[in-house]
Amino acid sequence: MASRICLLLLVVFLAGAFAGDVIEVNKSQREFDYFALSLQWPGTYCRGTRHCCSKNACCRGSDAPTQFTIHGLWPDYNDGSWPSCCYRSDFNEKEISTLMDGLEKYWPSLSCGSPSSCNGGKGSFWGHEWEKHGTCSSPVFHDEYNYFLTTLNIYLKHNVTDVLYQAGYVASNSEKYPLGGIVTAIQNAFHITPEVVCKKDAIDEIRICFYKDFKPRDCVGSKELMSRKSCPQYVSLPEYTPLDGEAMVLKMPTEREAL
Ligand code: U2P
Repeated sequence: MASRICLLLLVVFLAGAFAGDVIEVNKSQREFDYFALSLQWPGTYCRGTRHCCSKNACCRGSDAPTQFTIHGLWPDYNDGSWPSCCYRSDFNEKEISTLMDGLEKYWPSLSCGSPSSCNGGKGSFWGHEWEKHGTCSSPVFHDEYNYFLTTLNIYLKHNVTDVLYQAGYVASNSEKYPLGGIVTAIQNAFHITPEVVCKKDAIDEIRICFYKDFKPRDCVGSKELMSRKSCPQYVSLPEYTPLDGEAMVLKMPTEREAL
């Protein structure tokens, strides 16, 4: 009798422990609510460039990007938080080798640093974005190729640089533009409110958001626009003057420094 009770208690204990695990796993990898396509303004990012290396697009001289480039496609929650590093998937650049031209052009790294991967190592910008965000984009994406391909496609379909250009907001080191005007230009083009992130008064990033079927929707952070949390009322879109060839060579770290 006693052994039967023990067995019963063991079964109840294991069932409880197992159920607890399942709840925990589901909780930490709860399905996301929407996507944020985060775009970075190279003029703001690149002016912080202190030294050059081949992978840094700020170092491409006159070919340095002059349009918003992709930072990432991020699965987000409606409460303002987001999941990250959802499962172990070591980035394999070979899987996206056919997308390289587009990635180099529209989704380049703007720094020489190697961001950390989910398992603590150091890797490429793309590897970081895939491991941290791409792995949390299920059930929409299950593999690198579709994640990067779709991100490139929605970026090309929503040309924020052109929308701002058409409204008269162009790169300048002297002009300041009303934040409200920039937001309105994007609202008129895509019928949604973006999130705008600034570094002091310079636009650093613009995020446009999408439902899981890629129909545009408001970003959760767009509400913060009203409280002017990140950006002042007048903002700039700095022009980036690339380091000239000679300066670049002088500032290029030795191989030892780069390691
Ligand atoms: O905003 C600072 C960094 O936080 C991460 N972030 C921000 C907003 C969001 O919706 N999701 C998100 O992940 C970004 O981290 P990263 O991808 O660069 O590692 C962002 O740079």
